[in-house]
Amino acid sequence: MQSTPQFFTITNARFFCGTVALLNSLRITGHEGELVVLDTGLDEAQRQRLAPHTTLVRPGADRAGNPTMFKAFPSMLKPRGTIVIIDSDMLVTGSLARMFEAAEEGRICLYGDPTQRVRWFAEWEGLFSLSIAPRRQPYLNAGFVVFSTLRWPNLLERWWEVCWRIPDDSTRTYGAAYEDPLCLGDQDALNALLMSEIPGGAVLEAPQLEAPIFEQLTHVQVVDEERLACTHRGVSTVLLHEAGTPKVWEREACMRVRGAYVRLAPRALLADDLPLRLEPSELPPWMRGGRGGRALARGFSLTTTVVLPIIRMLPSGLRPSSEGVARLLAGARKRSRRLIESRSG
Ligand SMILES: [Mn+2]
Repeated sequence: MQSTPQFFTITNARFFCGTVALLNSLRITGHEGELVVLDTGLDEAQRQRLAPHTTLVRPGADRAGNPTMFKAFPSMLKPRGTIVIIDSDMLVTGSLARMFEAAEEGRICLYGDPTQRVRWFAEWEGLFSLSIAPRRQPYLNAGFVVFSTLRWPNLLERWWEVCWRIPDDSTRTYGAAYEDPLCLGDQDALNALLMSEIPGGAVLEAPQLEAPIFEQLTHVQVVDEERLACTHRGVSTVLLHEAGTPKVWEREACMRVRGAYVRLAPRALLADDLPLRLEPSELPPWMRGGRGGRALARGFSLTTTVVLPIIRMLPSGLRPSSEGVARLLAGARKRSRRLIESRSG
């Protein structure tokens, strides 16, 4: 008999808002499993707000520091049954039942990333001390991984162990180049294992359209905001992945505002029926909903998806300087804040 799948995510003070949205989205979509949160740097107030709704754990003192090393942290907790390792920049928008079934049958379920299909390094064999040379197969995103520890009792431990072979300064967090075979940290480590010691047939690459990421988010239609239901190019979404930096809940992200994550944020963060609600003042104006917030989100989205690409296409002589564009956006931001304040006040 399978127990309720457990969810595991990693956060810090910067990711608090995303973590709350993730938690609420799980509950809205009917996923009742425990959410275990690895706290790599929340502040005390954030910890107190998450504590009643999640299980907070801290990394061991020797393993603090580099956030790109922690995805396999459930290894420390020895969970039994189906687990979901999920990024705190994701919203779950549909049922994971299909994944859970596949996991119970022994599959390891992940999504691909359309921007990164072919990452592979022969050097992984030596760098990670793999017992088998890596095969060439699609590189997958480690932001969402579902499998059963009953079927794969050593995978977490092996992934965790392999991550600690990565020197900090080989990761992107510490400025390593994309060509460095270890720069994506725990994601490179997992892919190296999935391409070698784990038999190819065990990996289930789920249909990527269900999990839109980056620009794909602009092609997502919200079908039912209340339930977070969306479609992406005709396919019902399972999750939305707000990858990249800065995150749309950060004030400096105005040039990244676009798509369905922003549209659904008021539902997932501010609504009355949520387990953990934020105050509108904790969010940037484009995520506060209401007429003003929505108008602002649409305005910035238009800038991000239409105006900026056009500016980038202009011949360099006609292109305004980046400071010019930044000034323009700062002005728009000031005007829109005044608009919102005048409406809400
Ligand atoms: Mn992510």
